[in-house]
Amino acid sequence: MFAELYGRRDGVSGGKAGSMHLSAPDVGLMGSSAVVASAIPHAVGAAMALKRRGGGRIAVAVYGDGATEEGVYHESLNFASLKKIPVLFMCENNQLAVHSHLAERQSYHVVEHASSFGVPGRRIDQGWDMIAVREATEEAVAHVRNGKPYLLEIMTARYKEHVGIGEDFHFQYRSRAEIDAWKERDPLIVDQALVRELTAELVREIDAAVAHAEQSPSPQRADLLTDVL
Ligand SMILES: Cc1ncc(C[n+]2csc(CCOP(=O)(O)OP(=O)(O)O)c2C)c(N)n1
Ligand SMILES: [Mg+2]
Repeated sequence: MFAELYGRRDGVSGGKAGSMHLSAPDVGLMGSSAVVASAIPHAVGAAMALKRRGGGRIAVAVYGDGATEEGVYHESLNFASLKKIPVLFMCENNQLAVHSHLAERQSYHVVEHASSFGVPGRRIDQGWDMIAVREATEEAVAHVRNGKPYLLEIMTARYKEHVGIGEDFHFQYRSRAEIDAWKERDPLIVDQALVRELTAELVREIDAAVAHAEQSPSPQRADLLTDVL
């Protein structure tokens, strides 16, 4: 993945897809896209293929609250429900789409809306609680393995600006207080002992990935048309 971020030949897409279009089918990542909501029907299609092949595998569509406003999301819910497709819809709801707060954008509730298509679901308010998210996900996966779609809405928060490492509270589309309330419960901030325990190993892993990326060659002119249909 790091080599892909660097645009190098050892990247998962040979350095030609970049950060916005990561994919690694060999480890189950079918694809990601900068076009909001566009990977949702892809997940439904992948799940349909998995169902036809048999073997009990499922697909997971991961998207934001903003993606639920795209028409293709509604089509995906309907089709998955109608055809009993083993797909888990997983909405990470940070209540933001760039600079627009949820209250300015949506007249529906995600779980309630999905249920009108016959897709059952559950909202996890404690998105900061990784154990709660894991348990809910295991239950959801078990439901999907039984042959029907399911939806998990996981409440979460974005600390920084939409793109970049800075903060943008001066735009006033959200308050610092609501973000501080999340930080007070964030295990990566609160559980410093755990963070200390994990840091050395993670830093080693990331340094190795970055070093691998930096020594990887750039794609050449001759690579331009490879992997292109
Ligand atoms: C079809 C489309 N419309 C608009 C954009 C511009 N855009 C990029 S991210 C984004 C907001 C997405 O919000 P959400 O789905 O909630 O994801 P989040 O960034 O909050 O995780 C928008 C509108 C886009 N990339 N694709
Ligand atoms: Mg969002």
